[in-house]
Amino acid sequence: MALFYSTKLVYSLLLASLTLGYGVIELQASRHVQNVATYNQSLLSDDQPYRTAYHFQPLKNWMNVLSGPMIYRGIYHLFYQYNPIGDGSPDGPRVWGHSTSLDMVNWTPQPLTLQPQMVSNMNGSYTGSITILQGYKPAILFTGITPKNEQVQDLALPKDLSDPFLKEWVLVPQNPLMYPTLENNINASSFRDPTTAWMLPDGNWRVVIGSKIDRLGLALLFKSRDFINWVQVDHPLYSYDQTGMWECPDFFPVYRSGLPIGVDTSAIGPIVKHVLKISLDDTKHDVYTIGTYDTMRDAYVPDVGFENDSSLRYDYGKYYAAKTFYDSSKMQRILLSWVNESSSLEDDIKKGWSGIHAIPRRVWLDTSKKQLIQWPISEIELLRVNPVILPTQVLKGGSTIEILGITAAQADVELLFRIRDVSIVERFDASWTNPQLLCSQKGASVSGGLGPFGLLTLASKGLEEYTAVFFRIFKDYDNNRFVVLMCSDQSRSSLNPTPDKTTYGTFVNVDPTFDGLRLRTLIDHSIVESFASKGKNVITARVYPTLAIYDKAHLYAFNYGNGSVDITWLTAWSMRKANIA
Ligand SMILES: *[C@@H]1O[C@H](CO)[C@@H](O)[C@H](O)[C@H]1NC(C)=O
Ligand SMILES: *[C@@H]1O[C@H](CO)[C@@H](O)[C@H](O)[C@H]1NC(C)=O
Ligand SMILES: *[C@@H]1O[C@H](CO)[C@@H](O)[C@H](O)[C@H]1NC(C)=O
Ligand SMILES: *[C@@H]1O[C@H](CO)[C@@H](O)[C@H](O)[C@H]1NC(C)=O
Ligand SMILES: *[C@@H]1O[C@H](CO)[C@@H](O)[C@H](O)[C@H]1NC(C)=O
Ligand SMILES: CC(=O)N[C@H]1CO[C@H](CO)[C@@H](O)[C@@H]1O
Repeated sequence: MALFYSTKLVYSLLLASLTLGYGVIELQASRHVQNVATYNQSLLSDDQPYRTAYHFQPLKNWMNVLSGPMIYRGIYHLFYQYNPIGDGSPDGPRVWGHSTSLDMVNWTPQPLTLQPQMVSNMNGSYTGSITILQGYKPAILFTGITPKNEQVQDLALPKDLSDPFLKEWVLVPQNPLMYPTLENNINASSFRDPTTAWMLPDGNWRVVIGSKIDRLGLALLFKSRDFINWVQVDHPLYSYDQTGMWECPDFFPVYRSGLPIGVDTSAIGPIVKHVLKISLDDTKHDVYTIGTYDTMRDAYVPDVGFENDSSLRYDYGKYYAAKTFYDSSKMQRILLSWVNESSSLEDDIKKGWSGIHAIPRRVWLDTSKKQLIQWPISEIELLRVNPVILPTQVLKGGSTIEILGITAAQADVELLFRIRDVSIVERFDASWTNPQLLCSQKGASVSGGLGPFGLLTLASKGLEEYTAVFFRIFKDYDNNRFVVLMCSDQSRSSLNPTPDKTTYGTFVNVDPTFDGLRLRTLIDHSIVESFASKGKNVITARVYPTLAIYDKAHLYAFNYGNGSVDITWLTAWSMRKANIA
C-alpha cells in the first residue's frame, strides 16, 4: 500500500532586492515556489538486500552530509542533506531532513526543515552546524544557495523553544549573515559549511567556513558578538597550498591527557589540544591534524604535517564530510559521518535511496598525542544478541574457519590475533609509502609470510563473493620494527560488475608481537566498518553482494599467509534491527 502524499507550498516573497558582493539579486515581488514539504512515504520495493538494519538512513530517497548534530534537553538531534524527490538521485531541491533519538541508535523522523524561505536559501539549504547559545538557545548556521547559485551563510532559529523536538526552524530576516564580497576575494562557489561556533574569553563567537583561492585551501575565520553581525578576521584560522577546496571543516578541543572523554567546543588552555579536520573536495578524504590553538593570534598551529592528502584520516575507506559534537550528557565527543554509496546512480535509483551514516563514534586523543582514537558508541552494543565465542585456536596458514550461529549479514565481531613465529615475516620495502596501493597489490588472495589473516565478511557459501578485512605484517629491518598493514579488499565483494570496488588500506601503529592484533568489524548488509587496534585505524567499505545476502551471508576467519597465527579471542554477535523509521 502506498502512502504517498505531498504538499505543495506556495511561498510569497516580498523582498525586492538584496545586494551581495557579486551583484544584485533581483527578485520578483512574488514568486511561487513549488515544494515537496514532506518525506515521500511511498514504500520501497520489497527486494532490499542493501538496506541497513542498524545504520542511520531515511525511509527512502537521496541523503548525504549530516548537519547540526547536538543533544538538547536530553534528546539527540541529527540533520542531513535530503532530496525529497527523485528516489535515489541527488537531482532536486536540497532541504534538511531531521531525526531525533534518545540513544543515537533508534531514530524518529521529524518534519523536513530549511525549505526555501528567502532569497538567501531560495536555491537550497546546504550543510551547517548548531551552536547552543547561552546554554539554551540552539542556532543553526548553514550555507544557503541563492537563485544565482551563490553560497552564503544563513542563521535559522527554532520557532518554538518549548518544543523539545524543535520541529520548526525559521530563518532570521537579516540573512545572509556572511557572503562573498569583492573585498574578501572569495568566489561565491567556494564558501560553505560553517562549523559549530566557539567563544573565547573576549566574548566573541568564532566560526570557520571552508573555502579556497586558486589551489590554496582555506579555513576562513569570522567573529561575532551577537551571532548576527559577523566580521571576517583578517587571516584564516589555517590554510595550506595545493590542497584545493576545503569542505566541512571541524575544529574542536580534545583532552591533552588522552582521557577517553570529550570537552566543550569552547574549551581552551593547557589541558587541551585542538584538532582541525577538513574534507578535501579533490580526493573526497577527511583529513585531520592535531595541534595548538594560539588564541592570541587566533590561529591554528599543527604539531606536525599539514592538511593534505598524506595527513591522518578518520577513516581510510568511504567516510566523508564528518562532523563532531560535544555530548554534554555523557561528557563525550561524538563523530558522525555520511557514508556514500559505491553503487551506480542507476542502481541507487532502482533501490530508491542513496547514502547512509556511519555508526556514531566516540573520539578522543591517543596517549601518544599523535592521533585520535575512535570507537563505536557503547549504545550500539545494546543491539547485540546471541554471542558466539570461538575457542582459542591456531589458525594455520592457508585455512578458513566459519563462524556459525550468527546472522552474518547483520553482525558485530571482535577478535584478537597473536603471532606465533616472526621468523617468516616478509621484508618491508621502504618504497611502500602508499598503504592503499600496497593493499590492492597484496590483496586477500596474495599469500605472504605473516598474513593476510582476518575476516571474510558478507561471504557466499562457495566464496564466490566476500569482503576481506585483514592484516599483513612486515619487518622494516632498516628501522628494526614491524610494519602492520590493514586492508579492506572489496575486489570480490559482488558479482555485479558496476559498483566501485576500490581496495582500501592503512598502516597501523602497533607492535604486533607485544599487543597482538585486534579487530572489530560491524557488518550491516551493505556496509563493513572495521576498527583496528582498539580504534587506532578505521576502514569503512560499501559493498553489494548478489549471493551473500540475508541468511545466505556467511562469516569466516581466514589466514592465507604461510605462518600460523593464534585466535586468542573471538566473539561474534547477531545484531538486532534498530528502529529507524
Ligand atoms: C515517491 O516515491 C515513488 C516510489 O518510489 C515515486 O514513484 C514517486 O515519483 C515519488 N514522488 C516524488 C514526489 O518524488
Ligand atoms: C568561481 O569558481 C567557478 C567554479 O570554480 C568558476 O567557474 C568561476 O569563474 C569563478 N568565479 C570567479 C569570479 O573567480
Ligand atoms: C603533505 O603533508 C605531509 C605531512 O603530513 C608532508 O610530508 C608533505 O610534504 C605534504 N605534501 C605536500 C604536497 O604538501
Ligand atoms: C561517492 O562514490 C562514488 C562511487 O564510488 C564516487 O565516484 C564519488 O566520488 C563518491 N563521492 C564522495 C563525495 O565520496
Ligand atoms: C610461503 O611458502 C612457500 C613454500 O614454502 C614459499 O615458496 C614462499 O616464498 C613463502 N612466501 C612467503 C611470502 O614467505
Ligand atoms: C535545486 C534548485 O532549485 N536549482 C535551481 C537553482 O537555480 C538555477 C538557476 O536559477 C535553476 O536552474 C535550478 O533549477
